[in-house]
Amino acid sequence: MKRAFITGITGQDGSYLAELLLSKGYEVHGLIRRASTFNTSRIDHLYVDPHETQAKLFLHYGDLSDGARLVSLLAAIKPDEVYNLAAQSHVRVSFDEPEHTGDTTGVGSMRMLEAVRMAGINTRFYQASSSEMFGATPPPQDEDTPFYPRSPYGAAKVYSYWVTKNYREAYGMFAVNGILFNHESPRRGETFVTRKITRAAARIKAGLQDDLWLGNLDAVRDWGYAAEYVEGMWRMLQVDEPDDFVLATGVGITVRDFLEETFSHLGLNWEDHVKFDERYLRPTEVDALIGDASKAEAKLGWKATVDGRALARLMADADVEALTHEGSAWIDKVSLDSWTAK
Ligand code: NDP
Ligand code: GDR
Repeated sequence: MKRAFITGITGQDGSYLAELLLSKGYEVHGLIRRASTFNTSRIDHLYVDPHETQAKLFLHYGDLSDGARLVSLLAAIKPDEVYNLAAQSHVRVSFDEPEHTGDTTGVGSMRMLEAVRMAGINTRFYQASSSEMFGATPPPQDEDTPFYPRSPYGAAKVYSYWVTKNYREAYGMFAVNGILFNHESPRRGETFVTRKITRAAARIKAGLQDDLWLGNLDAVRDWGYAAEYVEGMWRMLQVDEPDDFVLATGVGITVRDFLEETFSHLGLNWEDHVKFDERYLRPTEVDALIGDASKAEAKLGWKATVDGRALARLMADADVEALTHEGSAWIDKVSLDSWTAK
């Protein structure tokens, strides 16, 4: 049985990747941060009490800022594959918290690589690199496109990209960069623009809110479906030689297009509800990202099938559906503590 270690397992991608690897028969270990509230809602459905013999998912407290903990965890778990997905992943927030973003999204990756090296384990390493590294370089972008990051987040990811490549060259480590363009899903964090839009549209349709405050509607993004992208991550670690790959749909649409598709799908007119708030602008914006994933198609046999407009409809439907379950989700959450005899 293969063993994988995932940082960022509580995030959107981590949850889909854990699901995929469990379905392939892996034993999956995930790094989670201690929080004062539960932060495992995306993976709760995968969790089995570790005392049960069928348990294949194990969670460990830790943080990318704590290098010693990463070394001891990796030395104990000895995974065959490591997926480094943890990061402060919000571009706008990286302007508010540049130092923290540099420490986790940038230096955190180096701590992971160094932990693999110090633990002396033979493992394959995946680094979650990003199309944000291309920043101001115009589309289409592929593996040979020069980087020009436009945020502390983008700059931190460029550092992580190069340090991953360096550990590959310096120590012969099987370390790869997956340069992923935006990918979304019903599990997308609520402050990223796609989910913000689909969640608000569902609530507007249900009469729960009237307005949606947004920033720049002109940005072009190549939005794909996260559930498909984690398959690409896994494939990158199954090839004979370590290499870097772009994953993208090749189709770019604007934020305005995504809005239009979502609202019209739910029988609404976005112009009746959307308002502008300059707080959502970035000091420097990335105007257009459209990826060319032909290398992944040729060498990994990977191709996206869901583009931005299809995604808007899929996510809008999921958010409409989620509203009908809010009550039971709440009950599930409180049941553990409230209804256990003390
Ligand atoms: P999310 O923001 O949904 O998840 C981020 C994860 O990182 C969460 O599990 C979070 O934990 C964890 N995390 C954050 N800081 C730390 C830390 N200091 N130590 C340990 N864990 C930490 O991101 P996505 O799932 O969308 O993205 C996964 C990765 O891929 C990220 O690195 C992101 O930058 C990158 N990426 C994402 C793209 C996308 O479109 N989704 C595109 C390209 C790259 P917690 O739940 O406790 O907050
Ligand atoms: P991005 O995603 O910055 O591309 O990073 P986000 O959804 O935050 O923004 C996309 C575009 O929408 C514009 N926008 C808004 N964005 C947000 N979040 N909120 C708003 O109200 C709003 N209004 C307009 C933004 O200006 C931007 O142009 C994502 C993250 O997942 C990164 O971790 C990942 O590396 C990249 O995708 C690829």
